Formats: sequence, structure tokens, C-alpha cells
Amino acid sequence: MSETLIEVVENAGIVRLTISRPKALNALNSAVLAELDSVLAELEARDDLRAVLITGAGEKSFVAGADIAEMRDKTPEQARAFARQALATVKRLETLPVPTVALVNGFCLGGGCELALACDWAVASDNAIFGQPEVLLGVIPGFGGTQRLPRRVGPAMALDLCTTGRKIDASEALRIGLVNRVMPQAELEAYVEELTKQLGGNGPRAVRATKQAIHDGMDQDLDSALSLENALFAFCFAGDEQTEGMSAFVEKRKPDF
Ligand code: CO8
Repeated sequence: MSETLIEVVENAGIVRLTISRPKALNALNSAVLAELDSVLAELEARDDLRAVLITGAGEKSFVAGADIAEMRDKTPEQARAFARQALATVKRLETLPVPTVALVNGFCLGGGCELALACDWAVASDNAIFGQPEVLLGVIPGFGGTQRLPRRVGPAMALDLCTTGRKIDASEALRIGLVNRVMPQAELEAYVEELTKQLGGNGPRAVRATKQAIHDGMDQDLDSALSLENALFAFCFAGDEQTEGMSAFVEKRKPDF
């Protein structure tokens, strides 16, 4: 039987995915990427999904990048096909209809950083190290980093990180907006549990509509994006959720979504 590379644990629609290749610091080889892709394909179809958390096994590394040993002998055509497949998997993560949280311990480098960039949230422990060190290997980021990093931290900082390959610590990652929160390692799990519970407890249609409005709107001109918001706002009034949310407020009780 083949080894499980993506551990899946679920509680009330909140799914935790753990990339588990600790001996290689959870580096992404084709087997990991294929398994991640099929797990994400199952998740994206589910109506009862509330939030997805992605992390790496152990406290030393989230993901230390794409697997360098596996990439070393690739021809340009093979490299293109490998990266194209990985781009599709990362896109699948990015477009999951529910909030996604990267829980980052330790090394978050190259393809690892690119995976975190595809998540809505990144929460890091104070031992986390980020970087796009591809130029040190004679390549560029290939899993979306040259495009998502400047959109997250601005082109100047993205160029800084991608052309020097330098590593930054969690506090710099927070300062430049690469991550949303930094927590002491001992408090990270409790914080993320509370966060996912909060995300999962809010009106699920409204949460999905919020993600869609922000993600899809960012790729449109302002007027089209405002029309999208308007359509999604109206959509929220078409189900029971808005009635429950507003009735709960008026009746001074907690909503039951
Ligand atoms: N790929 C394969 N194996 C890795 C990787 C990796 N990215 N990172 C670590 N490992 C392995 C090591 O080879 C080592 O294995 P072994 O014990 O068998 O020798 C084991 O993990 C532990 O690593 P170290 O002994 O090096 O641990 P250290 O604590 O000394 O160092 C570092 C940790 C600093 C993270 C170091 O391992 C390192 O620099 N790793 C590489 C980081 C890196 O450059 N990442 C970017 C990779 S390129 C990329 O992600 C581009 C994506 C787009 C590609 C496009 C497709 C073609």
C-alpha cells in the first residue's frame, strides 16, 4: 500500500490537510501534488464544507519548496508540464469556495511560500522562515509566486525577495503583509482552532459570497466588481440564512447557521 502524503482530518465541515513528508521537510514532489490535487477535487464539490486549513507535518517545516532532487534532471518540456500541473493544483486550493488558512511552522520556502500565498489566511509561528530562493537554484518561482507575491506584498518587495532569494523571518513577513498573524509556537494551534471555529460558525452562504466577491472582483474593473458585489448581496437575501441572522439580532440571541 502506498504511503499517505496528505493527512485529512475533519470536524464539522472544517478540514485540516497535513502535508506529510517530514524527512524531506514536506517538499512537494509529484506524488504529494497528485494526492493534494485529488483531495482538493473532492473538497471543492462539497456543500457542507466550512473552512480548510493546510499545514505541514512537524514543527520544523511547513513546506521547504518543490522537490529539488526530482526537478534536477527535467527537460524544459518536463519542467513546463510539472509546473503547469502544480499551478492547476494551487489554483484549485485558491478557488476553494470557503476560507482557507495556511498554518505555517518553520520553513515556508519556494513552492511552500507559493502554496501559502494561495490561501486566504496565513498564520505563522514565530519560528517561521519565508522566502523564494529559486534564483539560488537557477530557476524562478514556478507555482505562481511571481504573480501572487506582488499582488500580496507589492511589486517592489516581491522583486526584492525573488531576485535576492533571501529568507525573511516571521516578523518581517507580518510587516510586509505576507502573513496575517504571527503567534508564539505554543499558542499557534489554539489560535488557529479558534479562528477556524469562528470562520466555520459564520453564515456559510455569506462567507462563500464574501470570498467570491473579493477574489473575482479583484480581477475586474471597479464598476464590474461593484456589480458583482451587488448581485451577491442580493443573493444573500434569497435563502434562510439572512432571515436567521437578522432575526437573531432583533431577538437578542445567537444565530444558528
Ligand atoms: N527538495 C528536496 N529535498 C529537500 C528540500 C527540497 N526543496 N528541502 C529539504 N530537503 C531535504 C534535504 O535534502 C534533506 O534530506 P536528507 O536528510 O536526505 O539529506 C532533508 O530535507 C533535511 O534538509 P536539510 O538537511 O537541508 O535541513 P537543514 O535544516 O540543514 O536546512 C533548509 C533546511 C534551509 C530548508 C534546506 O533544506 C534548504 O535550503 N532546502 C531547499 C529550500 C529551497 O530552495 N526551496 C525552493 C525549491 S525550488 C521551488 O520550490 C520552485 C517551485 C517551482 C518549480 C517549477 C517546476 C519546474
